[in-house]
Amino acid sequence: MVNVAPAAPRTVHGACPHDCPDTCAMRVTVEAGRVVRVQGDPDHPATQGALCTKVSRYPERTYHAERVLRPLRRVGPKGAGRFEPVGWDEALADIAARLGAIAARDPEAILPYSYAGTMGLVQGESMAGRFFHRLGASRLDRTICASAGAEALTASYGGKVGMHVEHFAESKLVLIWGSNSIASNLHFWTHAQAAKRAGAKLVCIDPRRTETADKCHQHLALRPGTDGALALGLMHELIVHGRLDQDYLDRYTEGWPLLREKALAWPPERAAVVCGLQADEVRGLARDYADIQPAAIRLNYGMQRVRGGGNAVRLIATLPCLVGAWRRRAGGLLLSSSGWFPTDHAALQRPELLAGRQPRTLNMSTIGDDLLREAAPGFGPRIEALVVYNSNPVAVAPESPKVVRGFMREDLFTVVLEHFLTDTADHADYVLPATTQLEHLDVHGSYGHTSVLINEAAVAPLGEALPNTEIFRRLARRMGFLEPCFAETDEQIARQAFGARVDFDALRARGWVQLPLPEAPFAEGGFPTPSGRCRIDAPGWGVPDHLPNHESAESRPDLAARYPLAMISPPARNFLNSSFVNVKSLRDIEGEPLLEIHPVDAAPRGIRSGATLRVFNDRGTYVCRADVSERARPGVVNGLGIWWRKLGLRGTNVNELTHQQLTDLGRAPSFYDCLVEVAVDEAAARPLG
Ligand SMILES: Nc1nc2c(c(=O)[nH]1)N[C@H]1C(S)=C(S)[C@@H](COP(=O)(O)OP(=O)(O)OC[C@H]3O[C@@H](n4cnc5c(=O)[nH]c(N)nc54)[C@H](O)[C@@H]3O)O[C@H]1N2
Ligand SMILES: Nc1nc2c(c(=O)[nH]1)N[C@H]1C(S)=C(S)[C@@H](COP(=O)(O)OP(=O)(O)OC[C@H]3O[C@@H](n4cnc5c(=O)[nH]c(N)nc54)[C@H](O)[C@@H]3O)O[C@H]1N2
Ligand code: SF4
Ligand SMILES: [Mo]
Repeated sequence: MVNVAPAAPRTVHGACPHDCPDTCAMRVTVEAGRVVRVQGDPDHPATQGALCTKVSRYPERTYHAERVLRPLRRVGPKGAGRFEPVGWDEALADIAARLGAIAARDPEAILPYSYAGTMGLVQGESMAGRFFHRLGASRLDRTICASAGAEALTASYGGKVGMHVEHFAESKLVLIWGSNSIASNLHFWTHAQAAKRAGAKLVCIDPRRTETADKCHQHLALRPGTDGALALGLMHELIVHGRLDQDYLDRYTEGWPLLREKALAWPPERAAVVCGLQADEVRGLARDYADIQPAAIRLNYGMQRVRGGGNAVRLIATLPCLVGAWRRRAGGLLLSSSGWFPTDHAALQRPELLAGRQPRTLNMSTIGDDLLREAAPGFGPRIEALVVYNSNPVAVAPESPKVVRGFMREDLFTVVLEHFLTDTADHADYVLPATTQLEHLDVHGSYGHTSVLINEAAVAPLGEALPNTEIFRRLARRMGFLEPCFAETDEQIARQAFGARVDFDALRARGWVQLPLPEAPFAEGGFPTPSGRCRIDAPGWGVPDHLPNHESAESRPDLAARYPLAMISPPARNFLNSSFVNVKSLRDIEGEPLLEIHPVDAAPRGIRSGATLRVFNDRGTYVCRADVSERARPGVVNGLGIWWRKLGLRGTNVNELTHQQLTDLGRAPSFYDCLVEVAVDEAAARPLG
């Protein structure tokens, strides 16, 4: 640390904390104890000096007038969002007493609920994990986003590994599959554009005509949940036209003959009917994929939020093996790179504090049902206390009518660690003020690139805010947890995250450290499976297949008769999940909660752009504005996410409509597998515009 005059600007190394594959390296400028600017680190290979619009506004979020800066205790009825300030000592004493009393009866009645509000390894599951392990609380299955794809990659490749993002710049064919890269993976898009300038063909595979689709050479607007059928159709063509790299298949994969049999039953005509495409589109894509090398696939999590999402990822993950695309560094596939990082989760979370106990595991994606369940054999005790951090489940979890009912339970004790009074915090008994990324230390891996980043605390915590770690440290002390790991500082924890495998001092000096990895990781096999081969037929998983959606005309004709439109709810460009919805400058760009609907679906329902709509099914009703647009394909409506309910229309958001049925692999929610009907809301008298 260099001492400088207090008023002189200084720059510290930061990392974007958000759940985004790009994990940007930031330079944070501090003047007179206040952050005045955040910028992308120009030296970091993935960031290349640029942050997205949202995070360029990070100081606006940190210094927001509505930041929670003191502990708050509920005074009004549950869910009313009425609180009084209370001192830290009093809040922690009461919380420790309440949790202690429940734990004395059964610690499994306490559930932590957290996700990736920050992706930091220190402010994520380190001290929090230790606390809940020591307590013996129920464990949380963190499935809400990526676990179908993650399990699929593990089945096929042995881990969450793939191409290096920068090599897409050298690809000649880039399939952007289930990804609105311009909105949610901007730094990949930079490489895709470089490839395009060098003559590459870009193909977007997405039910929605996104801004990314607009800029690709070709857009295949398939029906949601039919990606597996498309992959099988492509395989059929590669087989019958003799375009397989048989040498790669023989040496570096196992189980192909079984999938080959299956794929032969999927001529392009069959795939096209299922996908809602033309047979020639399937044939043309297969031809391109065989002819144009190196060919690279940027798969993203958007395509696995359906019943068959895991199987679809496994089918697509097989394609680069079929044509030997892995032989070159600019060929292959990237869904996640997080498996490349040598993260020491056990050091961070200390599972040994369970001391032989095996608490139950509850799935975060079924929190709606689980909060409403009574004690039962096979389930265990009723949930009596929830401790929420790094997540906003009342807005983001599926089937929110049930989630809200659960959070409204008078007999549920809820503590929420937050920056703001979110929809979830409104339902708390205590809200504890947490620091933002500018106020605490952290270290980060990434799921879109391959360098480790550090985030130094740029300024002291605002008001009485504390880092998550410090809140759990103090709570542990109150509960009488005396193990030395509860006294560790954030820096000690940060040093353990990657152990000796990352030079912490080098990380501090530069802000990031590139992992040493092979350029073309699977050019000669070397998949992290026991055999080193890609498992097309994986023990315990079998051979992948196309599975129709939970809610589709095929699987539920009864439902499709009443609710004929499929709805997807992908991210809005200027929000990050439900984060930033309360930052006015960004909310103003998004305008209002919108449903995109194709003119052929809008006309018979008398819907014009700007009309207030009721979007409904048996689970609930979402009120939003119509955007009649060819961004939606016929038969599919796009409800852009994820608004705070209280900032939406009539206190609703799109998760009023989604359900809690899980994916084939990974026990994940199937947000984009949802049937609805849409009508103009007659109650709303508002001029069209
Ligand atoms: N601006 C912004 N960036 C974000 C986020 C955000 O909310 N806003 N969220 C972050 C998070 S949490 C994640 S997990 C990542 C990745 O999150 P993803 O969910 O992958 O995000 P996108 O790439 O924006 O959207 C996925 C795309 O998949 C499309 N899609 C929906 N259903 C299907 C389908 O069945 N098949 C196919 N082929 N496509 C389908 C949608 O229309 C959308 O364009 O993005 C992160 N980045
Ligand atoms: N319908 C529909 N629903 C979806 C999705 C969809 O596409 N459609 N996407 C799903 C996906 S991919 C995901 S990942 C989930 C995301 O859901 P969440 O993980 O809940 O993500 P956010 O909505 O961004 O909420 C994160 C919260 O953490 C808080 N936070 C941030 N940093 C810190 C910190 O350091 N300490 C504490 N205590 N709090 C902090 C933020 O203020 C914010 O309120 O939503 C899912 N829900
Ligand atoms: S949200 Fe993504 S693109 Fe934006 S700054 Fe963070 S990591 Fe970079
Ligand atoms: Mo996510």
